[in-house]
Amino acid sequence: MAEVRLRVVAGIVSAGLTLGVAELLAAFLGAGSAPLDALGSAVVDHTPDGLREWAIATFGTNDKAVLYLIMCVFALVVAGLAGALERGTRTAGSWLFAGFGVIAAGVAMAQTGVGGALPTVIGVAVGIYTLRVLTHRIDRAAEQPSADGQAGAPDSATTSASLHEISQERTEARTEERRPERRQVLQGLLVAGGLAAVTGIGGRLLGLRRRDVSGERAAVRLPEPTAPAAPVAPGADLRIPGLTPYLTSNDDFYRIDTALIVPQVSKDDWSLRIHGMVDREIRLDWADLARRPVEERLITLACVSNPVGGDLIGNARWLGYRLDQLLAEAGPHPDADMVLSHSSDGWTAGTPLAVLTDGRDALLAVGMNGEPLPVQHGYPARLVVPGLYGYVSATKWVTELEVTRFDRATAYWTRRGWSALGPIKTGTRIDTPHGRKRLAPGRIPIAGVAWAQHRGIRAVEVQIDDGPWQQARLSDEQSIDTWRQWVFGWDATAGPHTIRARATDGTGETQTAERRDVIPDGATGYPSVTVSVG
Ligand SMILES: Nc1nc2c(c(=O)[nH]1)N[C@H]1C(S)=C(S)[C@@H](COP(=O)(O)O)O[C@H]1N2
Ligand SMILES: [Mo]
Repeated sequence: MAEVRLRVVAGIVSAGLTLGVAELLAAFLGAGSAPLDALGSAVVDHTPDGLREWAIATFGTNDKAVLYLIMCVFALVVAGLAGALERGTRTAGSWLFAGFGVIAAGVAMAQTGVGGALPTVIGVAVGIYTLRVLTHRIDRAAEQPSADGQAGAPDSATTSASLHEISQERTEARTEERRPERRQVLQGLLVAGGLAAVTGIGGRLLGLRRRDVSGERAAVRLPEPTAPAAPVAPGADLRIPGLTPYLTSNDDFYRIDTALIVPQVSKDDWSLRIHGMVDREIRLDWADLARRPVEERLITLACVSNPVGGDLIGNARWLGYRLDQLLAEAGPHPDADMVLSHSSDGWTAGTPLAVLTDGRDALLAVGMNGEPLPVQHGYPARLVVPGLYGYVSATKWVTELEVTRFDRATAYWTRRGWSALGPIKTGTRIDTPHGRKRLAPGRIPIAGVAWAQHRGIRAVEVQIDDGPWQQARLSDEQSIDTWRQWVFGWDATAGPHTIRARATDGTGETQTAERRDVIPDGATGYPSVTVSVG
């Protein structure tokens, strides 16, 4: 029994060393080449939509940590099994290691090129070697006859002074015989385990340090906008307690992406290539951008996965370069209708070319609320397009704009069942009151935000229970590309009440009451809150 346990531990420490050595090498070769990262991204890319939705809904932004945890538990089980199966003459465990290596190396190679397989291949080789050595030691220790209850106490010989001399000699001889093998097993496990921890933790930290661009980002000086944003009118922010502020700070801005580890792209390595169906392929680097006119614009960004009443929406001041100008320099062909933007980590978004060139403020953004883009929001450069959900437009860590056609290219989420086109649907949210607290009767402000980017908000109405729809007061309109706040003064009477709201966009169309889920092109339906008064 104890022997099986040792074998399981041997499998686990060997696997640990495999991953540790691979982490250490990946620190030098690049993030995506570590087998856990490569497999993790592959899992993210191939998770069925329903499961992914559930994971995001259940774990929120911890979904990635949970994925790592699940992978680690799975790895522990497989590694323990490999250890239990391995014998000097039987190499089933080694084959399990090799099988893992082939899969992980293949995935890493597919994601990061041939060199990406190296950490896994070397790691697995070290792991198999370790497993063989440890198994050999356990085999040898197991071959020794048992030491009659003295097994776990190698020092017992010295404490058995009262025993008959001969018996003592015998015991001593047996434990002496047994001790070196057993000690070798424990030493081997300890050394391999220690090395696994040192290489794994050290490699991970080293990798993060080597790639981390937050220091570089802090030193970036953004250009002064040649076309500054209009200052925010005092009336754009109603400043009502509990109401979302008009501008969202970088820290409060929602984050959505498929990146398991936030891509670290240095501005010095960064470039944007515009290619595909164009007259002239162009490539811009960070220094090229500095010579160009740069605009600052307020734009509200929203996620298609935002449920009714959800908070995957934010409004920021973006500094960036007009995409219509950049595209015009490349000269898109007349039969092109899509720009497939690629990020450094292989994610893609498909944006209608017509939207990018119709005069709206679609930007290659480098600044957010007066700072360089936060790393998790796309440093050094991303796209921001007013009026489209993020999944079809807002590519972070953007490196390529490929001019193409919708019938030739399919973007990341479209391949997974989401709509190819993603215009933002008119929506509104009730921020205050919320249902958690009992309200006192009397005058209560009902307030929230409403959005219909690039169409603007014309009206918001509020309904109490089954009463008539009543006009809310809107905040001043800053631009049709940002959300608007609204407030309605309610004379609350005692009892339970349901409050609903609905918005009408700048074209005069009121949002639909029909409740639909976020898949495939955004949720619909009126938001509602239930409160108790009195
Ligand atoms: N590289 C990359 N860019 C991306 C994504 C992604 O997964 N990878 N997600 C998009 C989605 S779905 C949204 S809603 C926005 C969110 O941007 P934010 O995280 O800055 O709020 O980024 C978009 N850009
Ligand atoms: Mo999104």
